[in-house]
Amino acid sequence: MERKKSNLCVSVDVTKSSDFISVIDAVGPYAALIKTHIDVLDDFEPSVIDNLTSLSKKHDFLIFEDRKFADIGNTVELQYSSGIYKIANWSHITNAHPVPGPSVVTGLASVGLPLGRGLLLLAEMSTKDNLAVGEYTKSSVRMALDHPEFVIGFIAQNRMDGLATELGYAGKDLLILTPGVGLNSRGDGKGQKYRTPKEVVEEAGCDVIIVGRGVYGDGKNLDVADVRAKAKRYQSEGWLAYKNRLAL
Ligand code: 5BU
Repeated sequence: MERKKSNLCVSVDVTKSSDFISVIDAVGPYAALIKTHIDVLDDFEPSVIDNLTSLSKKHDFLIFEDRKFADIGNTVELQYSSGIYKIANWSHITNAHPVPGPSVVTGLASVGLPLGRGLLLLAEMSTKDNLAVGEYTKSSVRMALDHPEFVIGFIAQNRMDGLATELGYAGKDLLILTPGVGLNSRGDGKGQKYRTPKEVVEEAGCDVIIVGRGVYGDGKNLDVADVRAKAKRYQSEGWLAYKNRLAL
């Protein structure tokens, strides 16, 4: 983030591999992180991963497969390491729902730790009326801070350091990555809620803005120059908000 002056994570949820790679190559210079849902690609084949990995090196970004693991330890180990996607082989960061309890973290860690991977726990969500609130969020923070060797942060809508202090972990602070960010809209009509980079970073104290359709539009008739310009705009708005918060 510091090296690229970017706290932007671009979420690339398009269904054609060629669009996927074009968008990532266009936004790569502006993003610290690229977030994928690899299972939405209609025409996935292993070469997509080779291309993604090359772009990660070319543009100096990390890869975050937004897999949202949520099963027993044994199953998540298999889902993380095996199958068509072999996520642990190429994704630097992935995430999990805390709902199964700490065994979801230890299961994933058994695969990810030897490979130097990191995990985010979903402490809060951006959707209207979601259930990740109150005691659930607090337990997520406890679960994360009990596993500092593997858990590097949260997907959340707010800073979690207050809860950490309440739980007896004063001074322990992890990254907050926040989806539901858009400059031109407050929602998508399908439950998603958007806030601006200023609201998310300066006001709610989050660290990384996750932006999907705000950058690539509806995914139809991609205009790569426009996608690049949007990524540049989110990078500068996000970084300005981050600098403003640090100066507070
Ligand atoms: P959008 O196009 O900026 O709305 O995409 C947001 C992305 O973040 C999308 O890939 C979601 O799966 C992801 N997301 C989210 O929107 N809200 C959440 O609470 C979580 C993930 Br967790």
